[in-house]
Amino acid sequence: MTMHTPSRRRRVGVGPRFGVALAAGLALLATACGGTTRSDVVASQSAAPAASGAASASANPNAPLKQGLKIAFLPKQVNNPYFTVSDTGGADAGKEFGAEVKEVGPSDASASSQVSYINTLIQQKQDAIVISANDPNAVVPALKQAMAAGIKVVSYDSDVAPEGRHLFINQASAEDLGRTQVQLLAEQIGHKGKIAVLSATPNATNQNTWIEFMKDELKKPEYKDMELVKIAYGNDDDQKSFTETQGLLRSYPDLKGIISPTTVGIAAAARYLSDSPYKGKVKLTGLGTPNQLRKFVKDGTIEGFELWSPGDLGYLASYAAGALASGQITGAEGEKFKAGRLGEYTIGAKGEVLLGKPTVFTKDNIDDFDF
Ligand code: RAM
Repeated sequence: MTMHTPSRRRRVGVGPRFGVALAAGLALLATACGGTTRSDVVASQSAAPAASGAASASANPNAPLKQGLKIAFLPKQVNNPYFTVSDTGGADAGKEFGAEVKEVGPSDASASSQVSYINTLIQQKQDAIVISANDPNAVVPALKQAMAAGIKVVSYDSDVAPEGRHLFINQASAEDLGRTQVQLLAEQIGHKGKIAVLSATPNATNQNTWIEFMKDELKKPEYKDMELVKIAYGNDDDQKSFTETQGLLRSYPDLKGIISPTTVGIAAAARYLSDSPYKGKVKLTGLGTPNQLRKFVKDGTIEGFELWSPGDLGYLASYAAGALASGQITGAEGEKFKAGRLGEYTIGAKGEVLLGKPTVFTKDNIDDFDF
């Protein structure tokens, strides 16, 4: 299996997916836990202000990274190029420090399917689970069982309630991401007109947190002539996202812009718009991968959008999992660990580690990126 870490000016193969273990046939309980409503979401992408699952054991910063650690990535869904890139980054890191990294997960972005996978990973005695959660709370009981069994839990991309994990690897400041997406769209539509959001699943921790900041940004006087008319959910499903975009334009023919803070949503919305009379008239921005959106930037459907490096996110999450499982860190604020070529990171409040700043992609720079 070939794995590459996407980076600037480097051809990146989103090569054959590695170790996608389908749990089909495993008759495990898919816990139908109550979901989390949008209003439950708080600013830091953490679902509750509780202490993180950090163990009370003390850290040994000089402990070497253990060899042969078993680290399992459990993304929101596996058939999503964004997660293929991030989890490939995780596998690249694993190769560097001698860990066995695999990716497992559902093809739909649902929390109940993730619970089944967590249960299987507990049985397999993985050393660490790295999860992007479809719901901040529904997966927590299973993750608590994993932690009780000695498994280290790292959330990345989309957080879980802090008591369900040791660390959260956040891609960028949630506040920045929320506000800048509104700023990007406002510039494109001249600060005027009806706008909509095309999100992922209704319970996704990351999207809901960003949307709260979008709403807050829209309260500022410079947006007084902009109106958020609808938040639609494409469930990180390509076809549903496409249909939801169509529905938005049908319900609001005078819509001026759409923000889609999901790589699946923005790609589907771009496909719909590019082939419609709205192309270039209804502006579209949000979070997407350059490789999925390049042609829509070139054909004038999209002016600008943003994203962090998903490969770096997975790479950092892998090193964090390795450091936890080796006893270098416990997840407490102020502890430091090294993440290979990315350098040293310090754990912040509520067990959060920040990757860095996102990049804005436009026709002027999109060809410099390949992921
Ligand atoms: C989708 C997922 C993921 C999000 C990106 C931007 O791939 O919803 O969680 O971070 O979009």
